Amino acid sequence: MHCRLIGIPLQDGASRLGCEMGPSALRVAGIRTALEELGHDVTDIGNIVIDDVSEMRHPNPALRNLPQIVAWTKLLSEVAYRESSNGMPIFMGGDHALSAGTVPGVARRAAEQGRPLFVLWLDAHTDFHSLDSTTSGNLHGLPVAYYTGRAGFDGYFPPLTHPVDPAKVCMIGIRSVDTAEREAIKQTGVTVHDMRTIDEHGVAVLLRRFLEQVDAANGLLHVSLDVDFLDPSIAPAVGTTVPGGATFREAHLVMEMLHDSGLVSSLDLVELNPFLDERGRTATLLVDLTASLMGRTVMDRPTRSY
Ligand code: DIR
Ligand code: MN
Ligand code: MN
Ligand code: MN
Repeated sequence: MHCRLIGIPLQDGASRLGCEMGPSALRVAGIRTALEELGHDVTDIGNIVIDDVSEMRHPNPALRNLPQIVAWTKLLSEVAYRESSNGMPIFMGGDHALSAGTVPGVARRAAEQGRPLFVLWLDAHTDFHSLDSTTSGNLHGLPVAYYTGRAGFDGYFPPLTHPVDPAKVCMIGIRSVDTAEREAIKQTGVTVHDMRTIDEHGVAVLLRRFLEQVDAANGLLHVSLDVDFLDPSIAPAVGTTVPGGATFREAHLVMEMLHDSGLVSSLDLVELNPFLDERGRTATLLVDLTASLMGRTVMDRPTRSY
């Protein structure tokens, strides 16, 4: 497989500074070599940056860095469309606001290929605020609402040409949902597997059900991995840790099953804040999880064993 690494030093969507160092930390932790050792050929296109940011006013006074995030969204949807033309783009963030660009970009590519896009959202949070409902004002809390076509982004964010069908979005790992998000997401067809559901059924059962749905529809699958999906005890380098996250083995199992499915066409690695890390251990874990997603195994297994 041809992998394309895209560095996105975006931190304006998060409350704490440091995510701009995420792409560097993933490179230092050896993401390129890990992929090459699995037999993939890798192109690292380097980091992309926004240039012009236009003035913008919104009635919600809490919003932080709106013009910057709008500029990133425009740029990233173009970059994601371009970089998904051949091989597998790996978007190295940067905070989760970047998915407001990467998901619409790969959705446009999928539409062109006549295939529906599905999204697996691995996160402690649903990231389903609108520009009006967010009280923190941190725009990494909004991308799912935007790319599924929730109202209230018009006139600020770029018009959505290829919204993702909410029924094709599956969230796993959820354990922190604001009241306004809870009400809004209930109205949609988004599948939300919170940690209790994982405890009761096991993550494999839930993921398998979703993968079967993607496979049956001949879909493409975008995976968006927020560091806070993981338990803070194994992944401390994120500004918004929430206790009770995915364990080391649960996370690897998810990645291994994703690999076996053969369905994943693009990946976001987001919210890594190396300033909060302990000697690179979270960056290293993200590289190892990416390797599992791209085919690293303990023992050989029959294919399609998800
Ligand atoms: C909270 C936290 N729901 C907010 N969100 C995120 O600020 O909107 N934290 N995405 O990572
Ligand atoms: Mn997130
Ligand atoms: Mn999160
Ligand atoms: Mn976040």
